[in-house]
Amino acid sequence: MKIAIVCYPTFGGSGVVATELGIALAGRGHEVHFITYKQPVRLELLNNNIHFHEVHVPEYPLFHYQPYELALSSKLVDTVKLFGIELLHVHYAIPHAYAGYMAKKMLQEDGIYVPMITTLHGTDITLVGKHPFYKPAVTFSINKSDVVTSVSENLKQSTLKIFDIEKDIEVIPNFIDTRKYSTGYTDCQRSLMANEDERIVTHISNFRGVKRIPDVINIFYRIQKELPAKLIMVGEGPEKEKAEQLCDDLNIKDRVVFLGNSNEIDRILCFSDLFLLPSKSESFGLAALEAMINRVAVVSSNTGGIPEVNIEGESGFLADVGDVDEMASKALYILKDENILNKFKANAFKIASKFDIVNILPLYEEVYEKAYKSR
Ligand code: GMT
Repeated sequence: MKIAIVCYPTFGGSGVVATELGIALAGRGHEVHFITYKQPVRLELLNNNIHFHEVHVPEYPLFHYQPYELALSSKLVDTVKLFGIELLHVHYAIPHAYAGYMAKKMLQEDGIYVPMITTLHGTDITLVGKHPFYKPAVTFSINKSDVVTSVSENLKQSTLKIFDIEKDIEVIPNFIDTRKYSTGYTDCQRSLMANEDERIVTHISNFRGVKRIPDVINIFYRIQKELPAKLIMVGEGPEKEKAEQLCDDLNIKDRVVFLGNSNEIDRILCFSDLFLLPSKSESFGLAALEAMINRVAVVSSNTGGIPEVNIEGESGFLADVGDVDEMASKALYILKDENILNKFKANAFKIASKFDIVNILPLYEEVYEKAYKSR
């Protein structure tokens, strides 16, 4: 099929899922067109089956807010016409589902019918979308999608609770390409980061309030009091400076490395022992899944869709949001004993393997077919 994928091009959840999905679809022979305001960070190779179309928003001083939705829906209309696109798949409801629906209606005026699949990712529902200022438009665009998918059962239930939804929501979990990891990372340079006797704890996120970055630091603070350890913090975002300050205040600056954004998280995860994800809310926790496939145990909060990914007592442990003592004690249980650690690492890999893209991709292809046939 000829598929247009609309997503955020930035680091982090929904954009990464959309990009990896598009690349995998192209590998299966579909023609994939990414439409967004910048080339997605994980989209390196463009070829016959992978195209990128940039949405430009001309600045005009009259506008306090530049109308991105308008530019996006126009770009969608043009691209559909030019390339004979058969299906729109929009990731993250705001504003993509809204712009997608407008494009669909404009195309109908010319006798072109293109179905739209909307994938809900998390904050588009739980944080941003439910705000009264957005809620009517988000409800409308979800209900007007031809197929709606959500990345976890928990997110589906939250969506049904928060919005007045008339459509079925199909759960298609996020995925990972296990072929990249089946033999482990061959170029893993652990010695660059820590001494032999140190455990390596990692956190990767967009450093927003929802990730509870101070909890990450406070959990690590308790860990390093009991055993030699390093904390690697990967990502950029509004909470980063405060986190650096907190490390200074707690006198652990020399044990914490802030690496900024990285396109090579596997290079970091390959030598990590434990991943911390104490988020306030998390519809899925893709970062935890990426850690697990790299054989990293996970200690997380038990919120949202995380329990569907991090399995209590197997790949790691879960605790109530904010319970840093419990998370630290569970982390120490895993880290203190080499045998226990290795057991959790192996389990993490095994559980993550169930989310292999080979199992998930056909589910998307099925909904595409369903939407296409219902035109
Ligand atoms: O984690 C973020 O804040 C980024 C956000 C996004 O939409 O890009 O991530 C959401 O989507 C990811 C991919 O489906 C999920 O793995 C994350 O759990 C989800 N984030 C939240 O729900 C906070």
